[in-house]
Amino acid sequence: MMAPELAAARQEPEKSPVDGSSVFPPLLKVGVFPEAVEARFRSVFAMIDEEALEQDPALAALIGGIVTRSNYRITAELMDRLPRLRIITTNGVGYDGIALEHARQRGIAVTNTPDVLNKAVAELAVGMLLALLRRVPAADSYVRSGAWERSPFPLGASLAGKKVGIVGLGRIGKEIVQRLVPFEVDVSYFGRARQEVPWRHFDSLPAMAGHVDVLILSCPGGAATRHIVDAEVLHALGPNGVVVNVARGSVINEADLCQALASGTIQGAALDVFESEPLGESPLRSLPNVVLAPHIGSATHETRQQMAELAIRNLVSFFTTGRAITPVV
Ligand code: 8YV
Repeated sequence: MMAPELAAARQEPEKSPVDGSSVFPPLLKVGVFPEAVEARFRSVFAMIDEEALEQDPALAALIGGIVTRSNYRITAELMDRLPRLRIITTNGVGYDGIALEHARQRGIAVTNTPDVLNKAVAELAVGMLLALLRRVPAADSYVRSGAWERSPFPLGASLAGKKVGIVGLGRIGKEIVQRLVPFEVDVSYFGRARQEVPWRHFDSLPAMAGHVDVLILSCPGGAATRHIVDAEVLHALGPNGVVVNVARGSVINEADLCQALASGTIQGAALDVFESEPLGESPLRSLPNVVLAPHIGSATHETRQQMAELAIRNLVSFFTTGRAITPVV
């Protein structure tokens, strides 16, 4: 039995809010979205979810676009099941989960949502760094458990005066630096190219790790950055060094990281992203010198709404003019 909204998708696709004439094809939804975001998409497009597609494979012939998030994979096989697929829109800046080359070959457009999430991700990076250095989650538990009545909480580390190295001084990296400068830190960055910025440039990651106390990862994921933070880099960072990762789990060799954290090779880590998400059984879950978050860099009401609006504008523009607003392909 077809769900009522899917029956509607077959019979009466949405009209363009731009000129009221062009008809949008239904979209396949891959991933879980906040309720308000999903409702907003459904106010413009007929949406089909993966479960419905499994139950009624004939729906594949209707789907003209995919809406997804950075945490989900859009494979070549999925694209090839959808003969009318013309666009993949991800609600996120990263698109390392999308088989981009295949999309390119098939002439399928791919769009992302750059910029609108920069501030939220930068806020989380700074917040997690401070939480790690001042051990805020442990301090919270200390007060709640009554341990404070027995002895004072152990001292933390200051951020002021520290050397901070940014891996990937792109849009998000720059927002992080802008927020860190008032904390009176000394900034360096690692990246392919030297930029017109007043910060010290390193073209070797182990060399920068050897120079800094704090390594912040804000680079794209994908093959080019896979495991660039490994045992060598962690060793160079040293026993007073900490890592903050708001980029992709794939950037760090997680086995090397666990080893470095457990042995005291580095002091600590603040991680919003992991090699496999959601994080299952992992030594990270019981290490005392980590602060962990469930991939929430862009997870604010304001930011997720702005991401959804940009994703919708991309789809509407593409279906009505043939041009997307923020295409990556
Ligand atoms: C989220 C992200 O994971 O933008 C990215 O690349 O990783 C995040 O914003 C998510 O995809 C939001 O929907």
